[in-house]
Amino acid sequence: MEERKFLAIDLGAESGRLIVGILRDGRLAIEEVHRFINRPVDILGRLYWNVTQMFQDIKDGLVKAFSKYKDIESIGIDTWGVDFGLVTKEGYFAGIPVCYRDHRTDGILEKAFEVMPKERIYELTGIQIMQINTLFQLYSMVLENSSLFNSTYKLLFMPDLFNFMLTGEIKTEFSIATTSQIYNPIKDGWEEEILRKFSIPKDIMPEVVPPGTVIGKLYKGIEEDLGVKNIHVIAPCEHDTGCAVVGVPGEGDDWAYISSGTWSLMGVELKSPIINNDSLRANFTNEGGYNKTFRFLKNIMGLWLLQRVKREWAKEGEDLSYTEITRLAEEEKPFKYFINPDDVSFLNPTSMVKEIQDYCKKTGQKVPEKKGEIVRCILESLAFRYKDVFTDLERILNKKIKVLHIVGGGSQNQLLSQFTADVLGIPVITGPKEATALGNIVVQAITKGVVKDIIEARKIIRDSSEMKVYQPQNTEEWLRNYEKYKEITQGVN
Ligand code: LFR
Repeated sequence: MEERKFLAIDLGAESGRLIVGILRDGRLAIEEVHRFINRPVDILGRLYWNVTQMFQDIKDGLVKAFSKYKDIESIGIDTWGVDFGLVTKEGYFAGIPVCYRDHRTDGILEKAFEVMPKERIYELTGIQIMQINTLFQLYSMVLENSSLFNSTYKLLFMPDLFNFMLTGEIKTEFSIATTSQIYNPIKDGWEEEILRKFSIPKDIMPEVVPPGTVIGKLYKGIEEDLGVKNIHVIAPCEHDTGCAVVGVPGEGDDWAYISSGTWSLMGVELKSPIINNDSLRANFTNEGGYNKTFRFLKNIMGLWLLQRVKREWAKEGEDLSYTEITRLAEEEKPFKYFINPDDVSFLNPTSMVKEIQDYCKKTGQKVPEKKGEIVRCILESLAFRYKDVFTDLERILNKKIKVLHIVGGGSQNQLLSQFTADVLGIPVITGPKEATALGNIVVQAITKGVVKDIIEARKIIRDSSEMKVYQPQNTEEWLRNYEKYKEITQGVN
């Protein structure tokens, strides 16, 4: 079989990458051709995404990719969810996109529930209520009477914004649209009651296309620079988690996944959404996926806590690697400190170390001081939080999950993977760490008719990836300590 090549642009909240996928004889090889740092920039206390720099980096990456592989057939972009930019009729940006960790949505939920009860918002959208969601970001702008809406022609989610810069086309895609909490998955369209009640102008919402749609051709100026012609820009799942779940090498239907990175997204893939009192109480989301599937999952704060303490220590002059940080944790005694990683105070504190220490203090625990103690506290608490969510998941689905796949960069953290197997009492299979890029590439390959369907795609991914199995150990001891974790974390947010 001849080789076919596709390019994934995967933009994360920490870094962006351009990855070439080479498909040949039922195997998919990937090669990272460009990587760049992506950090929100604080301007006068507001946190912005540096989108023009990101686009420059994308263009630099395209030059690298196409000078090495002239026969790349298509390009697909995925990014994190919820954030957006606004564009004018003339194609200018109206303002700079703001980061979901900006404090403009602090305290917004109470105000929003006065406009529409939480239960109704959930019933209409099936999306986990989080202050970061597009709906609440937009409502914070409505409340400040933002003049930006006056000049807005369309709202574009982050991947749409880059697709616009690459092609000039204005469209959005199902998986990313659903992260907004403005999309009704049952009616399969923008939710007008929400738009009306929250005074969000309806006509700014763009047309929604399914994953696997050709958005357009690469803008001619870019093609000329690259010396190529007729390159399609395809919408994969534009939401990174959507791609990551396509990239889970699961078989059969009794598996769950964690897409592990800045966030830990734990859930299952379903044919239709689950929206009921139980899923509302457990605050589970139903994000749109490939082939009209739904990711029934919960956002868990994830390795963000570790990323932040690591960065803090680096600023203080100790630039430790994740391997070093994790080794420090291994040297500490187990089960000494417990936090709820999903406490809202951890969303974007000034100092994560101090926030963790304060949490321990206010819950009557001793205070972790050593680096290893802090890291052990984070990793154990994440594993316990996984147990909370896993229990809810099995209850709501009314079935036993036999195996958990962990994919994404976080699947490389062996200590956390072992803790997860231990506390859940089931085998954990880790890998591929590049699930998002792989998912992005296979959706392009299906769109181009090179791969038949998602079942074949997952087989290709299974056959091409390194995976590792963790068997549960010491589950009883973990469960004893889970009781302690529950007692301490109960009632705190
Ligand atoms: C992961 C992710 C999550 C989303 C969060 C914020 O990168 O896309 O799915 O909830 O980022 O957008």
